[in-house]
Amino acid sequence: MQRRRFYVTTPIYYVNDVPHIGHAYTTLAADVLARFMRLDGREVFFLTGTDEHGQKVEKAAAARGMAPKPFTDEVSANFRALAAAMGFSNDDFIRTTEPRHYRACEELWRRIHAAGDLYLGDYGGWYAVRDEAFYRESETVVGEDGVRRAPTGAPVEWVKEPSWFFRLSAWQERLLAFYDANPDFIAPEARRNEVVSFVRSGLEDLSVSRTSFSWGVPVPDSPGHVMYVWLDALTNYVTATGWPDETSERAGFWPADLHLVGKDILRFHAVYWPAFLMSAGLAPPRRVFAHGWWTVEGQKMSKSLGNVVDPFAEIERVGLDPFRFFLLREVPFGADGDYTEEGLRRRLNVDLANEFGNLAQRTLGFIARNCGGVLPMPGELASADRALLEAAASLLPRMREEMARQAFHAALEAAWAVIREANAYIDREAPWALRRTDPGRMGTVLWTLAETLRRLAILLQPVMPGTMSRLLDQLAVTERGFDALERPIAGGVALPEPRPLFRKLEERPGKGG
Ligand code: ME8
Repeated sequence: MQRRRFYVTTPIYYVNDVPHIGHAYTTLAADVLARFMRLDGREVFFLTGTDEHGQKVEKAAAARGMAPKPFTDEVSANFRALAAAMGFSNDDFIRTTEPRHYRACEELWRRIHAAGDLYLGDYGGWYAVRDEAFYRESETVVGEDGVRRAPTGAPVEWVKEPSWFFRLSAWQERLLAFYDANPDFIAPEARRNEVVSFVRSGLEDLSVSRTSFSWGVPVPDSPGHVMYVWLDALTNYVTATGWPDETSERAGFWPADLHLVGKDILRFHAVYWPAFLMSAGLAPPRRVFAHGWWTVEGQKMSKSLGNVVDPFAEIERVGLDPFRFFLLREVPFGADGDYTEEGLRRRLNVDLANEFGNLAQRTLGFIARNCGGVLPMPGELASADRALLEAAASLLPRMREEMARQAFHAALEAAWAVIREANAYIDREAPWALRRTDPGRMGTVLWTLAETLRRLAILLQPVMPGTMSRLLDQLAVTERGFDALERPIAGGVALPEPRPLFRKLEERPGKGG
């Protein structure tokens, strides 16, 4: 039987920037979903990569005194290095400068052209290189410094050049009908409403080629024109499925199940992209989720403020899995979040060390000290045992639901409710007292705790793969897919020497608080 497929993507990042926590965040969310779906038996394709064309990258290369291609070769590697450091399990890493991508862009262009949605004209208007986006004059504001800016704060410049246009205006009604027929296409809900009202307010045709520079995919049969970088970039999602080769191994992955993006680029994904695809006769993706924005200690992250959080340094400082956990637990996915030292310390020291770490340590340490390191066989289960085991068993369906709506924080909160219940259970059942009064009952309590830990560890692998693998080692559990949840842990098995799972985060030297 064909396993159900799951295709998840991240934005492809501009190579002009060094990777920061914002980039790590989106790809982490995709990684967790990809891992979750694989453990749940799905056939997964998880894609990330780099966006290497356009004026912004061309300028960044020039500023380094380099030609664009060697520049992008060099900086694209930073994003690969981030993926390795973050433990991302992406199945492919696409670069828009690859030949496979040129082929897909050219074919998409030809199909849109054949559909009658392209015409040649002259563009005159405002362009923000930083956003690689066109703005209406009415959207821009001239600041006190005399600089005209887009609503994003990016300076705009006047562009006048021959250009190909995409008949976006003709797609307004079809897009609205599409949103209507697919209520889950854009999430969260508030963002969906914003997109729908933007489209309702009227769409203008979109300039989709540039002639004043050359760092892009050449427009077929139209010398001097390179494709607008967003048309080029969005196409990466179909390129990676092998398109237009219908016989490619990955052809069956289109349409993508989920494009994960930041809220800054939702419009490109939820308006332009489905219009381009439908024009070319391709299915739109199934869903686009726009998450919120990270600030740092209440401030916008910026190079000039010098407060950009370097994920490599954070991994080094707090550990990879705690860092992954923090990013997804701290903020409801979809909302804006603030990266604070206090928040980090609370999540690491309370949620991880005190709650989860202690549960494991109390259980496994007790078995090591009092049971000769052998997990006891359970006796008959009492109702308290069954209640805890049922709470742990209800986690899989619950987490499936939360993952299906990308509510990572809620999936984790559900797991923590079980962790807290298990800590309360151990306090109530007091195995240290049972050791003398009722060793049989003590064994059942310890087995119940070990089985609860096993379930938690299996289910939390997507978020903390390394640490959960160590916990499963300590439980001597080898079967780790979600299908193994059904088969309880074996009693009578020798367990390895337990080791602490998490360490506390000390206060930063020189920082008060
Ligand atoms: O927009 N908080 O690339 P980009 C949360 N190349 N997420 C953040 C963030 C922050 N402070 N800063 C960045 C582009 N991100 C295009 C995409 S896709 C076909 C082309 C994340 O390098 C977030 O996912 O500017 C945002 O959408 C993305 O980085 C923008 O990355």
